[in-house]
Amino acid sequence: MKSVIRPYGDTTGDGMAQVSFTLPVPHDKKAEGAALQLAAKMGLEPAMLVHAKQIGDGFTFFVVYGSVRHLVELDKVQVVERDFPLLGAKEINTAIRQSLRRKVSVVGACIGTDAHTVGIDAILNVKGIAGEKGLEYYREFKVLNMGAQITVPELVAAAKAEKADAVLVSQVVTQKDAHLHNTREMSAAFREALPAGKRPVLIVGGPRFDEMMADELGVDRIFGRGTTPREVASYLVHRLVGSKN
Ligand code: B12
Repeated sequence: MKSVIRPYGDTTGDGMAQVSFTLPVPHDKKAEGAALQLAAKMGLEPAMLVHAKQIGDGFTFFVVYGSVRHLVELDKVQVVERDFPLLGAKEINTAIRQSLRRKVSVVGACIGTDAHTVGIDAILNVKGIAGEKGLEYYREFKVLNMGAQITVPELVAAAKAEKADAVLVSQVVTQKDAHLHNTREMSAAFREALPAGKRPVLIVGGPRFDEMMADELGVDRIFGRGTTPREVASYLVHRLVGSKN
């Protein structure tokens, strides 16, 4: 594989990229010129305006398409690779039963004002996602899904009451970095409420997290877009059982 790459639109390596944004101006000729000026300043040159639509009073949404000169150095790309084996349901249940001899207690919620429960439900509820069942389906997991708009103190109290081995938090709304602030508040609250050896494994998930930020946010792991329940269950086995084997 090449180690230096460029985006591709019409012909390989032509650098074509498409970008969308909204400007706080009504839709007219000048607004379109402003969008092209911004595109040029962002390095899309030459750029074409492919879509412009007024969205409410005094705001216009744009899509621009143009060539960038920037290169991607694949050798310098850093991502969080899966560093644990992906197990089947039977292996997961057996590993927990044999090593812990009790069920793994999991407490999950959407915290803060976030009401986007579809993601955490996909991971925890029996119905699951993409043909995979959620954690409730596994015999050896005991799951409490608290639902939407749970406060951090409510979450900490539930985790203590349930003697949670793991706390799973979903954050979908990223406006004003709410997902980052809420996660930091949550991890700090657990550090304050419980001594190191007694703290549950802290996991956050959502489509717009940077998986590299786990340490910075004070959590053990971040799961992003397209996560499946089996990945989360396998990670929990790796964390809670792996060290005992
Ligand atoms: C459905 C939806 C809603 C529903 C939510 C219903 C519900 N019960 O969840 C309703 C209508 C209530 C809603 C409301 C709002 N929404 Co909305 N909503 C969406 C929408 C269309 C889909 C989200 C979804 O369900 N995805 C499907 C799930 C399965 O995917 P997922 O969440 O990414 O989860 C996966 C992974 O991320 C991961 N994961 C997620 N969480 C966790 C947690 C753990 C522990 C783990 C391991 C993994 C994990 O695993 C999941 C499975 O793979 C998105 C747009 C979009 N297409 O994404 C907007 C979107 C999220 N909403 C948005 C907004 C702005 C709002 C509102 C503020 C709108 C308003 N002005 O009122 C309100 C806020 C309500 C609130 N208080 O939170 C914005 C957020 C923008 C931003 N930058 O933050 C989006 C992106 C739409 C947009 N483009 O503007 N919304």
